[in-house]
Amino acid sequence: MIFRASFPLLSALLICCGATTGTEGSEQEVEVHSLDLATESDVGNSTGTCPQYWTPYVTRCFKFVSKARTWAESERYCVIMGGNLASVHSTDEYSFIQEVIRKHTDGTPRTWIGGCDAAQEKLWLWSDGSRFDYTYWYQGMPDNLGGGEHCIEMNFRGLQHWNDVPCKGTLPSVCAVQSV
Ligand SMILES: [Ca+2]
Ligand SMILES: [Ca+2]
Repeated sequence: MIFRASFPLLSALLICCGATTGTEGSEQEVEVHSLDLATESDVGNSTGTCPQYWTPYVTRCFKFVSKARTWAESERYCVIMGGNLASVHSTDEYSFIQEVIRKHTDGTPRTWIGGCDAAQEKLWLWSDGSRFDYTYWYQGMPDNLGGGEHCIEMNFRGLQHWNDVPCKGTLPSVCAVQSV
């Protein structure tokens, strides 16, 4: 099986979000085994099949990545896995993503998702190219504090809303790929 790579989108993203193409480290940590297809999935309402260790939801598969990286490094990791940082399009979908994180961490850590407004302030885009048609901002956010907050972290404060933060911070992340 081949998951649709999003190289054109990544190119747009790199322009859009000013993602660095740093040379740090290798990608040896890529979990090749996760690209093996699972035959069955036990969570969510999947209409397709997901790679092993990914969790299905409707037409996509989600995976929590515990290693803390910058937003751009996290996006690159997701792209290598055949997807992008997760975009979010409904409250149900957001709740599902929170549950994926909870299952892996037993908590609600601040986590990167795929939104950024680095190309143009207040013009938010998802790195997977989908419409930015849903938000769950914390009260008063996005505030672009200090003029340099262009990436979205989820699970901000007690209500687990979204906050705009500097993209160079390091957080765990959630990747999404299309199911097959
Ligand atoms: Ca901003
Ligand atoms: Ca903020």
